[in-house]
Amino acid sequence: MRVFITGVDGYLGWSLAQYLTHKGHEVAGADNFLRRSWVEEMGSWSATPILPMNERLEVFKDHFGKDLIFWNGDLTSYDLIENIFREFQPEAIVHLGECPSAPYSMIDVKHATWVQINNITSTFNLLFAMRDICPEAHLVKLGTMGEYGTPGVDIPEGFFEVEFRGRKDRLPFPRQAGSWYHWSKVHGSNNIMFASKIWGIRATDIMQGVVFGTRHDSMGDEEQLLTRLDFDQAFGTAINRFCCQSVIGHPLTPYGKGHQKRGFLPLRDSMQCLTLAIENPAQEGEYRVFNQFEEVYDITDLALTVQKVSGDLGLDVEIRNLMNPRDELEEHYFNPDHQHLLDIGYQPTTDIESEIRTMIEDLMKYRDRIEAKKSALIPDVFWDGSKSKVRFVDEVK
Ligand code: USQ
Repeated sequence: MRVFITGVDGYLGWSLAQYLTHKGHEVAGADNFLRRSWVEEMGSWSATPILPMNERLEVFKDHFGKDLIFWNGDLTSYDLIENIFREFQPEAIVHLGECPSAPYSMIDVKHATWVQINNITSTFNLLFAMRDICPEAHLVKLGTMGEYGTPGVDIPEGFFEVEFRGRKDRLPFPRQAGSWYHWSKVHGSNNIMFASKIWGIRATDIMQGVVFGTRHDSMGDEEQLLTRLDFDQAFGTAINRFCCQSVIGHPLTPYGKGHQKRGFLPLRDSMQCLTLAIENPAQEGEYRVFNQFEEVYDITDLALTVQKVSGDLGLDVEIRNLMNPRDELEEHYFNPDHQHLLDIGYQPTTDIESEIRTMIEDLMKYRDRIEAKKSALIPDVFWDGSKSKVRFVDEVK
């Protein structure tokens, strides 16, 4: 299948290009390297070393024996997408090319506005170009479990049956996102749902949980094929940050009470699930929603798991809660469904201890890179707009 990936230089995009090529698909991608600049703006860099794109493409070709067709450009330019679609005629479009960070979107009005305009515009451009150039193609859009927020009831996959004043309907489950970034994803989802309805677009909206890990199943041991791995406050996600903290002996940092619950999944599972969605496309006019995660975990339980695995590897690390810079529930109910991907063949990686061990072993080679940017580990972006370094809970008492 001809698959076009937006954000192909990113954490998921670079991995997915390899995974799909290895499976025999013809892959093209676009990127304008914003992720590299955002992380630099946060005073950090990828823990794993990342080559410039021209060199990445050469290593890719040497390893897989196939080109990754690449466009350097901005997805908010409709002309770019129109040209790519006319030339490549994609059968599937995987949209990973958005700003993925809640904290980044909460910095100030400039960042909030930029994240929303960027994310909503790129999706719009893809939808209009699909309508006009490749209406049979299937859009696989990366949404987020964070669109639902943390309601006190079970969360279905996108839609639920409602009975109200004696009448019944199947309606979208209410969204209660927790950051301007997460709201940008909600707005994108609404726009896709409407485009499917009026233009017959085939779409799968992936409500993905928090991804972690350095490995997927098609990269072998080629260091230069490693994907990026961020650990700063904005682009580093919880388990990835904990593992980076562990390898330099920095305390692991659950925020606040530390009992936030989220759906998590290893990078290799994210690749498996995205591929299943691509290879089992939605029907014409169908807008379907997949909740994509392996299991729900409590942040403190994850920190304890990272601490245990670190201990097994000879790394002695403490857990020290930070004051929570976010406005979020720190102890709550969270019970989302996740059946649709299992129904089409998802085989979850359930041994997360082993996944974390592999990640820590990989990251130990890059201890100096993490150490060099360790000040990026402590957040200073608060949801109320204030800006100062967050303190440890035990310093405040
Ligand atoms: N957290 C800590 N300590 C840390 C880092 C995070 O306690 O050092 C907590 C956060 O407060 C939050 C939870 O861990 O409660 C998850 O935070 P995160 O930074 O790992 O993930 P999040 O901001 O939710 O965003 C990430 C990705 C985003 C994706 C989302 C899926 O950056 O692109 O949409 O995960 S989900 O969380 O399911 O919405």
